[in-house]
Amino acid sequence: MSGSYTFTMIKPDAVQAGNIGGILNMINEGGFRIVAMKLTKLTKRQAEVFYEIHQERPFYGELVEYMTSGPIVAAILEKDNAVEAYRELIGATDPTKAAEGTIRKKFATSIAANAVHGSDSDDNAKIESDFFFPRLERFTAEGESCY
Ligand code: IDP
Ligand code: MG
Repeated sequence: MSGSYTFTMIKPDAVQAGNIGGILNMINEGGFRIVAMKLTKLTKRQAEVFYEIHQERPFYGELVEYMTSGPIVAAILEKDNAVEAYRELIGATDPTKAAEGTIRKKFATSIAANAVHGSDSDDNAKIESDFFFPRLERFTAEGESCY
């Protein structure tokens, strides 16, 4: 059965362009609940570890440089079948291939600067959420911490 959580980042290009509000609005309209959220900036080491899975890809260096170029918003989102539902909401990696009505279609400027991250599996959603948020920074629907 698919899980209820996914992890997202609003990437430096989208934060810089003033699109935090527009993207969060699409997340809310998409029926996702925000479990945890913060504005932060990745160090080189943190970005390298987060994207370790891509270290053999030709764009790894560029990706790490881009992801450390400014602040990002990190968040854990809750919805039934969250990983798949959120991948659908964000659209294809390459914004020229992203469907109408998706976050990347609206806000991404290139395949690298593509506005948002979304986990690609339940396992990675857990790994990525744990990378950014301790339990005490996660909240239930009733507003209790330590989710
Ligand atoms: P995803 O974000 O849609 O899951 P991945 O293949 O996991 O896409 O790639 C991670 C991130 O690496 C992308 O979101 C994008 O920022 C960057 N990226 C992917 N492919 C390229 C590329 O061909 N050139 C430059 N950057 C890329
Ligand atoms: Mg990915």
